[in-house]
Amino acid sequence: AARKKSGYELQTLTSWLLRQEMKGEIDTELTIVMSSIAMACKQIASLVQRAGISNLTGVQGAVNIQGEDQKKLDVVSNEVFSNCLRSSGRTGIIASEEEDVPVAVEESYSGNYVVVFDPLDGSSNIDAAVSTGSIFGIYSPNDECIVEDSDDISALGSEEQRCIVNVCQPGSNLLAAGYCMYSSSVIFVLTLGKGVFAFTLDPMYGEFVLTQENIEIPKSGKIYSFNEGNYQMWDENLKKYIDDLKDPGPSGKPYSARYIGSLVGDFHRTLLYGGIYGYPRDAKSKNGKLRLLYECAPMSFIVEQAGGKGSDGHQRVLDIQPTEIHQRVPLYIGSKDEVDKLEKYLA
Ligand code: P6P
Repeated sequence: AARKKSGYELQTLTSWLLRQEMKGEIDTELTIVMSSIAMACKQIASLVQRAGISNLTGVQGAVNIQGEDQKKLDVVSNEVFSNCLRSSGRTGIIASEEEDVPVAVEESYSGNYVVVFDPLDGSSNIDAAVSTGSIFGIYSPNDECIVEDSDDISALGSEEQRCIVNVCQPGSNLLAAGYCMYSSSVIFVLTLGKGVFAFTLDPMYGEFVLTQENIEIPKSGKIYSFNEGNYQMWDENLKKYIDDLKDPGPSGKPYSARYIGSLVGDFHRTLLYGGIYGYPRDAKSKNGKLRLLYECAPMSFIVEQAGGKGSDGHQRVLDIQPTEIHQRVPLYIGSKDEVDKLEKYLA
């Protein structure tokens, strides 16, 4: 007789991943990599929530390759992420915002996926307890990946070159991408290439519980998320775009501005409410601030899976072939109609 259901059909990330594996959507190795990433995010969530208590706020006293003051939690989060990926035994190469170059994982014994990640994005917000997040993308190894033969790559050893070649893949090659937002809730958002799913951490028993399936971003939305402090340094056509958003127009209602200075928080709100997030190029930084590999490409994969659009202002972010690990690109991401409209101004 059919088992009487209690109606309490709770799906955790673990049971959801196993179900995807049984359906043949992902293989066992990728399931294990995803589980190790979820484990890392749970540990980082705990560290972030107790930062002030365990004296983990403030700066580490070092500067990373980006030239940014490393926060204590940047360093710890990077170690947590790297250790979880190494111990999964299914990761071959990892590239982190906090590491100068990608590294081969010795412990890899099968699967050898390539994982790119920003272990704690928006960490400058930690001391004020504003949302932060971890962002990741997963590729298959790809030794044949073509990277323009730049001088600094050919000067490297063959192993380092292999690592860089494997990591510099266009976002269109991504197998999976996601982020974990550390906010009023801890929310793990993931796509395996067939829709976007959100899991909320239940602190009662430390599991991510499925809370949203097949998320679809609204086709349009009157919320724009830009740091207008840079307005004077933007191109004229971008200024015109922003000015026009403020015009109340026939509806009498202009767009609303929402910006918390943390990509994961600003993106998650855009994904659920609609609108557009932008980090443009400006006179000070000609390629903008955000990194293609572990910020813009994973977020663009997610937004496209939700029916939205990720652009550098002129082309699809997922079509951009990276030429260096920490390469920056301008990013405009969100509701399709909003990004289409922006691109017309920049054409
Ligand atoms: P700004 C955080 O440092 C970050 O990388 C993103 O998370 C965030 O969207 C952006 O930079 C904020 O930059 O220049 O507006 O402070």
